[in-house]
Amino acid sequence: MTRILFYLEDYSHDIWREAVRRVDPSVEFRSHPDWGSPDDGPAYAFVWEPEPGLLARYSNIKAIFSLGAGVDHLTRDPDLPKDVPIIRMGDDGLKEGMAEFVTMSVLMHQRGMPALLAKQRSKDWGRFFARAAKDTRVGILGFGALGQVSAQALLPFGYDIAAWSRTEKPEYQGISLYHGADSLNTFLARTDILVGLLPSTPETSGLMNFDRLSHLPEGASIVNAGRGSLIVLDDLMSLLTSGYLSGATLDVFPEEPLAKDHALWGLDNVIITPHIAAITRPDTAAEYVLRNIEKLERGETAENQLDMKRGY
Ligand code: NDP
Ligand code: OXD
Repeated sequence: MTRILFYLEDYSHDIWREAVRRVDPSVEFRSHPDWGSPDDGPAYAFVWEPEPGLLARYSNIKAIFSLGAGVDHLTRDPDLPKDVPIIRMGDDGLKEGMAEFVTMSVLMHQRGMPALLAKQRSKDWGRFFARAAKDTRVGILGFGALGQVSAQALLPFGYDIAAWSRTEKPEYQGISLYHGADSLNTFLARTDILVGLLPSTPETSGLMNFDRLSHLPEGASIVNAGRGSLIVLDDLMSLLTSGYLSGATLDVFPEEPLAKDHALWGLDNVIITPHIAAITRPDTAAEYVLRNIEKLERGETAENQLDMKRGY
């Protein structure tokens, strides 16, 4: 019998238990803190932000499923069980959510929505006209599962899309592809709306600093829905307040929640969302986890298995 040890703070575990049981009623779903004895039989952990050391208490964990696509909430744990596969979320619900968020945000910046909202607050009827989608260059940082579905969602609007990844990619639906650190500045220089969909790794942390951000053309805007560690916030803020960058939509931050006294809250050209770009949905996630448990039980590699060396 499959046993799942589930951990998620502040949300109903019943919804998750029901979703898992709808896919396979025979699953034994144990929800923290009632996981039972660490010496009980083998189990699969399915967790989000477990406190450091928690998973190490269980000697019986066969694999760890992350409730999100990111795994920084797991790898920060110095006592994370070694030699246990870690599987990142990659269900359709997450992809649909991110495609929606990126489309909404890119459209908002292309159409000048931050400036229009500021005008509304000061009852200013002054009109301005946005540049057409076909004349707007979108650049997606990170061309993995979420970068690709976001690009696909944007294509029908006619945007001129480019994407940047670590490794070279084959031709993809007319999108201009860049890879590796050497091509980053060229990619940035052709980007009017930059979309961050990178994982947090030592290579990506602090990558978008003043120098890199300054390679974007004047008037560019930023959407960050990957991880907050990507952007040096003080550098972004000085480029936003000087008017070099026209706006930003930020869903993720180096420290979450963003401190109440943080100056970003007060910037008119910034839209702040509380890390909700793509939320893992119980129905699609339960199907994904159980499908991958079956793969592991057959001795196969799971989808989206974490490569510790790459960090994602
Ligand atoms: P994937 O692993 O599928 O894709 C990651 C992409 O980033 C790949 O294209 C990879 O390159 C690229 N990349 C990684 N490191 C580098 C680097 N050093 N230089 C250049 N490119 C790099 O991940 P997902 O698309 O599934 O998810 C991306 C991130 O989105 C997650 O890690 C998570 O942090 C975040 N996320 C945020 C959510 C939110 O609600 N805000 C929700 C879900 C995810 P290559 O293709 O060459 O390997
Ligand atoms: C994720 C997230 O990693 O929601 O999936 O941030």
